Amino acid sequence: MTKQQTVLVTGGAGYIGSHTIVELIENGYNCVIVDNLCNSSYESVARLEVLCKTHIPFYHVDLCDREPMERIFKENKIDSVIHFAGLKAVGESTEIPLKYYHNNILGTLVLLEMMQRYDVEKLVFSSSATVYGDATRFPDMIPIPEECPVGPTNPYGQTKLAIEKILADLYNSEKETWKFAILRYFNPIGAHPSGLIGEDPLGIPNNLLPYMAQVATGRREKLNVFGNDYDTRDGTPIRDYIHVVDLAKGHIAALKYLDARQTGKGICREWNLGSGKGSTVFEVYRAFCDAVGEEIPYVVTGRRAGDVINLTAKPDRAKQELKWQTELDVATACKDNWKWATENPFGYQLKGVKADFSTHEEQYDARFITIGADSKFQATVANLGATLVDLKVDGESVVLGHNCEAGYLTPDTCYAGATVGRYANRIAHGKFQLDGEKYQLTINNGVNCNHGGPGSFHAKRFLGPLVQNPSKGIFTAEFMLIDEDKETEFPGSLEVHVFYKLNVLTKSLEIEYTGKVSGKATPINMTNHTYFNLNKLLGKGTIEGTELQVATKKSVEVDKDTIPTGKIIERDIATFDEKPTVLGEKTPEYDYSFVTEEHSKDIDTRSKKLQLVTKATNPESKVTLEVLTTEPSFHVYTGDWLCAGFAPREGFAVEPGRYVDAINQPSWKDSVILKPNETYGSKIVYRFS
Ligand code: UPG
Repeated sequence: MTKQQTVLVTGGAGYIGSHTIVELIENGYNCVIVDNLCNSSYESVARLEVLCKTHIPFYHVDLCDREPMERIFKENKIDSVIHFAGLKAVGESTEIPLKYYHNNILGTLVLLEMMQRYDVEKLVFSSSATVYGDATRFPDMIPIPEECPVGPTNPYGQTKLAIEKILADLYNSEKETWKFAILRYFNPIGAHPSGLIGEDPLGIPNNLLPYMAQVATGRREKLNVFGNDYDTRDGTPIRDYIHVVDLAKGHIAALKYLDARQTGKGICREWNLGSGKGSTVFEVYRAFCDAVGEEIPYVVTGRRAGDVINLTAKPDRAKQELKWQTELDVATACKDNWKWATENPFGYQLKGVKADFSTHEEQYDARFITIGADSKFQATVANLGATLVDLKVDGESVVLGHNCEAGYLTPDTCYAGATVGRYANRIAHGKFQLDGEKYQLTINNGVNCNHGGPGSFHAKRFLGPLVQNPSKGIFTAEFMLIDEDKETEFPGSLEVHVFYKLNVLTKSLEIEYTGKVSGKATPINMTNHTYFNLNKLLGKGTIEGTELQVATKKSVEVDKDTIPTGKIIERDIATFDEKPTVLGEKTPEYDYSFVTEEHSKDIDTRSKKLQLVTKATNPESKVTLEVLTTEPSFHVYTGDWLCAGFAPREGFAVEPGRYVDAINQPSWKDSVILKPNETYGSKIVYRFS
């Protein structure tokens, strides 16, 4: 491919769409998704961002809505379209046929009109083997070739066939222009081997694999095998099951086939996507039991209306022309499906997780996500800055935050709750030298560069998050950011992950940072900049009365420009064995770094023991905060210059991290230089009682 092509993926949040996005991105295509989310969830897109390490523009639009559809074509230079969007339940289509015809056909018409208007000529269409109807009505049509006469037996199948005909008519009207690939899928099963995306049927699943998975996870009692009196090797019907990853790859093959066609040489052609190998219900059942490692209860019931005895593909055309064939077998699909089902027993719908927009408009990558929602300990995090927006203990907020993104984007930021990076705290005069090169960062704090400079991590929308509920009372949200070489003035392309782990039972929030750099080495020091106010539930906008104790009095001495002098001194602050320091209305003022370990050189501290570094209590509210970390230093700030919507001393911050200005301090330098092939890592825990 000469230039990166952009593919509009309709229905890209759905089962087959999401798996195809992974393959598209792996093959160097840019993707834009349009989806009305009527049978899917944006969660799949957030997960795709983490899985594919890239931002995926998303439009929450119904294909039938002309105006917003036109906007998508205006705002993006689209080269081709893969069209998945559509209603797809066979049974339901017989009950509400008008809805199926309206949605599937009108949606396609609008899409094609836009393609015509914006000179987009290539489309891959998601059709189905259902267009053949019962191929066993002919004596010699199994396996089914593309030449098999069509004859769908339900409204869903009729809509697929109608769209195929629309495409053929359009092609016939302008044969030099249009390039259409019609893909007739057999039975897609399985999930991405990462376990991050898969099929998420809402309600009771119709299809065999999702149903079996719900029986195996205990959500349903037993599998109903719809008839064992068919004339097959074990009496159950035969289908051509195809791993969804193979199916997704079939789309790339089709797209490349269309891409390779010369200008002026249009095409409209059908290809079966199947393995050519049929499996009975009992064979799939056996493979799934093997993947699960136990026998799944089942009962044989009567035949299901509309089921046919055998639907097996003749996939030769795709093999010869698209150079595509299946590589994964039913056993692999069952194994991957089981991984998806066990790691996501409720699919993308997690109890205790809520997502809201953090802007005035529906911007799906601008979100506030609450984990542990409506429990005694909940956290709200934002894509912007992977920020900790709110933390509620027994229903009461104990941190400072804004209720929309705009609050965080004022010029005079105070980094409330933000992820601070690449380099937290000061770099003297914004200068450093690394591997023989000199760097000058923008000065944004007196004579220094503070917290990575303006427009740094706190002001960037992170990818994801990937939200999970691995066990009772535990919720995780993982954000990712790719900070390219020099994007924020630092060298090397840096990939960072911010991993929040909320434990409702112990009322603790762990934040783990990891980073990897490529190209060049970089200075790195990340932290979280939450301002705590343990008095909020008393209606107080001040930290006055808060009692503070820390792990050590040892602190970095700084000059008038807050640059370390190289000396470690003792400051007047209570340690754990002393009577707490009480924060007053105006004093004492702290904006100092303390050191628990003076000579750490570790770039990854995560394997160290978590050490308690600060304890804060409000005797009136009786809320106690403990800050623990694996980091060698922590900065205590009493918020005396708080701004950006907050008043001085409305909150205090405890920021664990590496030493101040370590990059310019010979004895500390090693602890902040991340080289390619190394991993940066650190941990912070906020624990409440
Ligand atoms: N089956 C059971 N019990 C269940 C579900 C299914 O015995 O709870 C059997 C069913 O009778 C059939 C086989 O499993 O023999 C597969 O059924 P299912 O997974 O529902 O797939 P199909 O009925 O073959 O339909 C799928 C898609 C449809 C598509 C078609 C193409 O749902 O949209 O057109 O595959 O082959």
